[in-house]
This record gives sequence, C-alpha cells and structure tokens, in this order.
Amino acid sequence: MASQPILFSGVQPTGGGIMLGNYMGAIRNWVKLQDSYNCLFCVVDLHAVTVRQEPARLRELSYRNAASYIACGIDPERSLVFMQSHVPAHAELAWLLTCNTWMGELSRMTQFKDKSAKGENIGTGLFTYPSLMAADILLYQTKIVPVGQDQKQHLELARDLAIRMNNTYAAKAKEPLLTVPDVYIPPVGARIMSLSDPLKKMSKSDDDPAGTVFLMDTDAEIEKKFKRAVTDSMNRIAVSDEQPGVKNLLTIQSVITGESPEACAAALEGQGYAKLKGRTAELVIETLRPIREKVHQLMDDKTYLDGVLKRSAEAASARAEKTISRVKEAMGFVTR
Ligand code: ATP
Ligand code: LTN
Repeated sequence: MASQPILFSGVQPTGGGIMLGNYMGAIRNWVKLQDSYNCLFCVVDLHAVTVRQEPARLRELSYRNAASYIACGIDPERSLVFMQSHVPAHAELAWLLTCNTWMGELSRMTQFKDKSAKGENIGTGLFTYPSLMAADILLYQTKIVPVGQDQKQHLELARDLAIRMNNTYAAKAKEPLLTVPDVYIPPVGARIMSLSDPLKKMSKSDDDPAGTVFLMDTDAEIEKKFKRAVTDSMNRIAVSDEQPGVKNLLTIQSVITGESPEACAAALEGQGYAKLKGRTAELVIETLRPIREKVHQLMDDKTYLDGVLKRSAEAASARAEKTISRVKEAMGFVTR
C-alpha cells in the first residue's frame, strides 16, 4: 500500500546461499513486517562483487536468493523482489553519497576491518560498501530496515548520511531530501553463532561449512551439523554467556518456538546435550524443509522468477528516479 511506511532490506547472493542466520536475523522478520509496510526486498548483487565471485555461481545464487525470499513467505504480489543491478539508480546515488562520506567513517567499519583482514587484494568497493548500502536504503525514502546485529554500524552511517545530505543540500527546503531510516533488530536471533565456533557469527561465506546451516541443506546434513555442534563440558542446559554453544542452540529453539531461551532450557532440564542438539535439529529441519522444497520448485520456473524481477525492478526504478532527480538538482547538477 502506497500510504504505508517504507521498508527496505536485502541479502547478498554469496557463499553457500542463504543460511539459518540470515533467515532468523533478517528474512523471518521481513515476512512478519510485510503486512504493515510498503516493502522492497533486494538481492544485493552489486554488494556481492565487492569480493571476487565466480560469474555462473553469482547468477545462480542471485536467482536463488530471490526464490528464497518468496519461499520464506515474501509475497511478490504485495512486495517488490528485485535485483539491485537492475536498478541503476543504486549505483548512481552510491556515487553521490560516496563523495559525501569521510574516509574516517569507512575506516571505522568493523565489517571492512574483518573482511579486509582475510584477503590479499582488497578492492576499493569493499571499502565504500557502506555508502552503496546507504544508497539502497535512502533511494526509496525508507523508514525501517530489518537486519541482523552485524549491520547496526552500517545503518548508523546511512542515518548520518541522510542527515548530512539534508543539512548540506536542502537546509532551507520545505521537505527533507532524504528520510532518516530506523534500524529494526529482532530481540532474539539477531546474531546466530557458528555451530563449529560459537564465539564467531554464523556466516554464509565461512570457509568451514560445518558451522553454517544453509537453507538448501538436506535434512540429513542439518542433523549432522547439529550433532557435531560445539558445546562445552559443563553438562548443564542453561542460558549463560559462559556457555556460548548451548546458548546458541537455545536461541535457535527460541526463535522457532516463540518461547524464551530460558523456557526452552527449562523444558530440557536434566537432559544431556545429545537431547538438546537433537531437539534443535528437529525444529530447524521442520522449519526449513517446506522452504527448501518451495525454492526447488521456484528455481525450476525461471520464467515466473524473471517476471517478478522485471515487474519489481520497473516499479522500483520509477520510485528511485524521484529521489535521484531531487538529490541531483539539490547538489547543483544541470537538469535534463
Ligand atoms: P557473507 O558471509 O557472505 O558476508 P552473511 O552471511 O554475513 O554474508 P549478509 O548477506 O551479509 O550475510 O547478511 C544478510 C542479512 O542477514 C543481514 O541482515 C545480516 O545482518 C543478517 N545476518 C547475517 N549473519 C547473521 C547471523 N549470524 N545471525 C543473524 N543475522 C545474520
Ligand atoms: N550489507 C548488508 C546487505 C545489504 C542491505 C542493504 C541490508 C545491502 N544493502 C540495505 C539492508 C538494507 C548485509 O547484510 N551484509
């Protein structure tokens, strides 16, 4: 509905594809919020190429991300589902924002520090990644951005950039140039940890696939990953920072059941870790199975997916164009 506030979010088509952390920290909440907001869900393929991607794999994963959004419950009749690279205004606004983003701000970004520490050839796109992300959001006058905990710092930059652009180029205008967005981080599940190293966040591009449960994993693979999940030797099922592995499993249960992690712990009182892992695996398998089946179905119907992507990109472009023209005019570009 046009009168509803605007929601924007996206996931990169990278690594092994969408995983449990993306689902619990982000996509699940998109589905919940989709009735109350005018939503745009983007496959952020321009962000994906900030690290080297194999072209055929990028294409496959991009389709799969779109299929996964729909399979998780996004209704493409109500919400836009599109490729970032299909709307050139993302790259255009990103440039205008990059020129208003300070080196110091980007240097402080923990995602850049973490990712650049791993690689040898660090592209400048990895450094300016947050300005592109701000462009994604600000292009649509977005009010709310549902993401996991790790994106909080990027969202703060997007807010700062909106305020800066408004003050610099539209201080006397009746209406602000850009809406200052709010972040939405879920109370539980905003930071799902790796099953093989519960001190590290679960990630779809982790070198060790044992720590990550992918949307497309088979039931047997999911069961195996949970069986091998790293816990501790305390032999106590409780929610405690001293037991990050156990806490992570209880958090996963909590997101699915809607009970608090403490209640999930109490339900397993006196039981061993095998039971805790088995119960968690069971819940995750039941949650992901119908989603996986739907993704397979959708991936077999590229005509349908292409239709959704085309329609959504056209609608998104028309909306993006309005912001781009206003920003360019305010900055002093000659109008066409
Ligand atoms: P990559 O490892 O390829 O950088 P990623 O797994 O960190 O990717 P993103 O595409 O960067 O995933 O993130 C998509 C969304 O999923 C974001 O909203 C992000 O905050 C959320 N997210 C990512 N990892 C987790 C996690 N472990 N727990 C909860 N939410 C997460
Ligand atoms: N940087 C995000 C992905 C992303 C995003 C966005 C999320 C790119 N643009 C706009 C929300 C809104 C990540 O999860 N790594």
